[in-house]
Amino acid sequence: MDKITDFEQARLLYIPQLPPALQHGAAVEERCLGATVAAGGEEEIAALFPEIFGLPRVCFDQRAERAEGAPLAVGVVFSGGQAPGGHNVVSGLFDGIKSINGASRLYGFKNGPDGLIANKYIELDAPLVDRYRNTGGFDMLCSSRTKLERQEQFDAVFANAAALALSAIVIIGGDDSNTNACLLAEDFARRGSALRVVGCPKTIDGDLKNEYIETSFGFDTASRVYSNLIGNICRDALSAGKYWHFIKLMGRSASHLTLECALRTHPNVALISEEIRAKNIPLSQIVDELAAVVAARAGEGKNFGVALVPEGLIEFIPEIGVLIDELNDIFAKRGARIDALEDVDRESYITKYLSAKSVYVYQSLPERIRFQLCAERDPHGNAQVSVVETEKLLADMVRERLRAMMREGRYKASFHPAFHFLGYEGRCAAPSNFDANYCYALGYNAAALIAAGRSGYISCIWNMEMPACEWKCGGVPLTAMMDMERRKGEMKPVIRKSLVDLEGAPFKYFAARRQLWTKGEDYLYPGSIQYFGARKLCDDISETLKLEKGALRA
Ligand code: FBP
Repeated sequence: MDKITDFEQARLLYIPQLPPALQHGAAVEERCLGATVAAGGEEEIAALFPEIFGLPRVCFDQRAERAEGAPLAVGVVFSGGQAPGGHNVVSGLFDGIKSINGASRLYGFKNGPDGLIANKYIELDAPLVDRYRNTGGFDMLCSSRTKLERQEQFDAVFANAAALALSAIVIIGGDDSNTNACLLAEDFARRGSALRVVGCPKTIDGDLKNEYIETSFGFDTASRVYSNLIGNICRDALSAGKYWHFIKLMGRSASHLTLECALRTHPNVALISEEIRAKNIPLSQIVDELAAVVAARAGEGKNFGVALVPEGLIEFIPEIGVLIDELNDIFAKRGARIDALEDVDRESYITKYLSAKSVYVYQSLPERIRFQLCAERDPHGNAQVSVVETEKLLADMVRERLRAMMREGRYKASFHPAFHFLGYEGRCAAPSNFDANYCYALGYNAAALIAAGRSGYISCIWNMEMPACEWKCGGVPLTAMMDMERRKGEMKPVIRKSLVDLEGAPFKYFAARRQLWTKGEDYLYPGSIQYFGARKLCDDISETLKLEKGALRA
């Protein structure tokens, strides 16, 4: 980082705002808001987490005067995929623990949970932290997706934390990573240790949210980056009049990013995976409906359009979802054997263990997609949907359908699809003001939770439809968000992902307008993220949050 751009230089000077409760430092007054239960599978969760289950939600208020506490030694780690604002969580945490005692120390574990296990860390001092304020990316420490689940991993983390005399570990991650945080907190509590674990809700996917978490950090910035690009593509489609753009958008499971981008740009089509699953719409029907839209627009002389395809869609198409579940189980039980096979032998081996219906579905897919569905699983045993070219599968099938319609005299034009995958472009962008403020507050608030002696909690900021200076903060036990789910063929405790709610205001707003967007060119051009200038441009919140909080009527 020897040379930095004028933009970065100016951005380093941005001072994030803190909720009032934290404005006199991270030593705060704590209020308990009542005991919690689990999101589902309560008996199992209570039995698996006897030490930390059922703790109360807590909310913080400002102390009348600044208070000093004992110095803290805290370890921090990024876990999972990158999300804009991670560095601000670290700077907020750094400032928070220093506000409690200037002798507090912060250690950053390198390369995600791997660094926690292998004891790879650096001490984060003021000059280092200052260089990363308000920057995107996780490059200060880097990240990984390693799952903490084996006792020897917990033993290693505990030994490393003890060697550094840590008071707490802060895990910045999504649903799986915060599940790790919960397991770790339970393990430390069982040892009778005072070592605390606090999580911070990260993911561009926007699916780590629930009645306690209003949004995950990174969603706002990533959706703004994608919406800017989608707006540009809409304008190109309109200008050239000859391409159908199929844009796949990140979001491993949930379609929150696709929905938010649709609300910001008004594309001709936006598929929402959750709706497809709820209505049990098979692949053939999705293709029929897409082909009908292409043909109807072509009938009006419009051989162009823009369709948004959520990355997770493939798993939500009913028959393919069943196939993927079966494949995940096969990989969980026989992964080592499959890895040892030559490519040519893999298919016949795998299909031996699929149900008859799934064999049929599998064999009906193009070879490229079959190969992608059988690619290596992620560390949590899931198929890697980001490598599956769903947008190309759909366009290929639409082309076939249009050819059939042409033979029947129902379609006369030509269909030229163009493809885009928007994902990595947005994950490390410089955080919007919203994410810069949110992340800084999350980190600072994590320091308050640690100082309050809370373990197995996630840092929470509330009231986010209001300006940052009116936000509220506190913490919620991670067990309150947990449920039992099937992973690698076994039932495991996990934080429940939040999918798009078809009864929620954002989806209803979209559903009430999409017909108009299909036929016309109602495109919106949100432009790039604004960091400097009018508050209306710089401090706006996501459409999803506005609608969910009633700040915009559906
Ligand atoms: P997290 O849930 O860890 O935040 O990651 C989300 C995500 O960006 C998904 O949208 C995407 O499917 C996945 O990561 C890609 O993972 P990878 O970085 O391993 O390619």
